[in-house]
Amino acid sequence: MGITGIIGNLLCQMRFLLFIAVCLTIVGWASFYMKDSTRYTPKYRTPVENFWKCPTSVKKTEYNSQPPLVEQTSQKEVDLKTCPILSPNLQGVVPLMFQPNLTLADVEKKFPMMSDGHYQPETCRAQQKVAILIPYRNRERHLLYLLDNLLPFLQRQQLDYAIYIINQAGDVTFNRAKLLNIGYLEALKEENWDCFIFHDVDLVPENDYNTYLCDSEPKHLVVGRNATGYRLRYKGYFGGVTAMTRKQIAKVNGYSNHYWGWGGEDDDLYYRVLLGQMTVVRPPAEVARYTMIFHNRDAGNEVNKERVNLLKKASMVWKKDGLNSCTYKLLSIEHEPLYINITVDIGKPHH
Ligand code: UDH
Ligand code: MN
Repeated sequence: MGITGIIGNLLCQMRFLLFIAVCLTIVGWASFYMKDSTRYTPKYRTPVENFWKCPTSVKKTEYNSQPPLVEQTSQKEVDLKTCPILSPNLQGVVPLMFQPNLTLADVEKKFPMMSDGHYQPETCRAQQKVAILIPYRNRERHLLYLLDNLLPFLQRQQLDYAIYIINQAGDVTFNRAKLLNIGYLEALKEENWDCFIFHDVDLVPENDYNTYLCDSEPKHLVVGRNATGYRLRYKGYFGGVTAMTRKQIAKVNGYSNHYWGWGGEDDDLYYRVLLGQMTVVRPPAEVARYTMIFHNRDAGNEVNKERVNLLKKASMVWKKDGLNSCTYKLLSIEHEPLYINITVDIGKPHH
């Protein structure tokens, strides 16, 4: 037997061992490959696995990648029917409450459904998005009384609303009109409001049929108040609480910025409405009724002696004095549960 014969004989004798060795190599390689590939299994699935697993897992990733609440709300909005103009929850005249020891915490506890100053009805999609703008300085108790009565009122009306307090910093002369211009400009930076309600802090609506929605023409909501025997103060009165759409306000260039102290700015806005080829509408007198919380004249809001002169110039200046010329220094914006508090330095009158 030659050397090749011996080797051939040996291999033949050990063929079983060789077979085992080859098998172990294959198993080792296969297990190494599988172990390595398991690292990628979350990314890769066979079509059969996808068939079972994809729908839930895809939904989950989409849900997680959504910005919180906003997208969910809009999905909800798509599903909901539009609210009727007259809510089924209206009660007409509801007795007002003025509890002397009421605190902000009490009011917050009563309205947990509000957050960041916003509210949306649960069961329907509101007709308009309404921003309520309140010119403000140092009227804490009035604000509490207003919130305590106005929030349930607005919720009975099924409104989609937010409350903005525009707080004048410092103690220079008050300027209601300029604060309302600032409220409009700042609120629109947050959301695309359809309708704005300019609202004195001390006027509380008595009848919830007085709807806080905008109309095809600027709307004046205060026909009467307790202090004036519930009669319109004068024919062109357009103060206290008014509702105008975003477009109606833009058309009149908002309020004049030049009315410092009490009076005239509301008449000026009325002139602008007429100059803009619009008219003023009002709800029926029995509905448009308010209780004004009694107060004395505030320090820093003395009667504006310039108001008659300013009114005479209204038709000449309205296009360049207003929203397009309103300058101010924003000091802070705080999102409280029941309202958005915008504090501004509005400067001072220059003569
Ligand atoms: N406002 C403040 N702080 C002020 C001044 C005015 O928040 O210091 C706001 C507030 O929203 C108020 C609105 O501006 O509701 C209008 O001001 P006002 O309530 O003083 O005006 P009104 O015509 O009264 O109601 C004028 C003084 C009446 C004195 C009557 C005394 N019997
Ligand atoms: Mn007042």
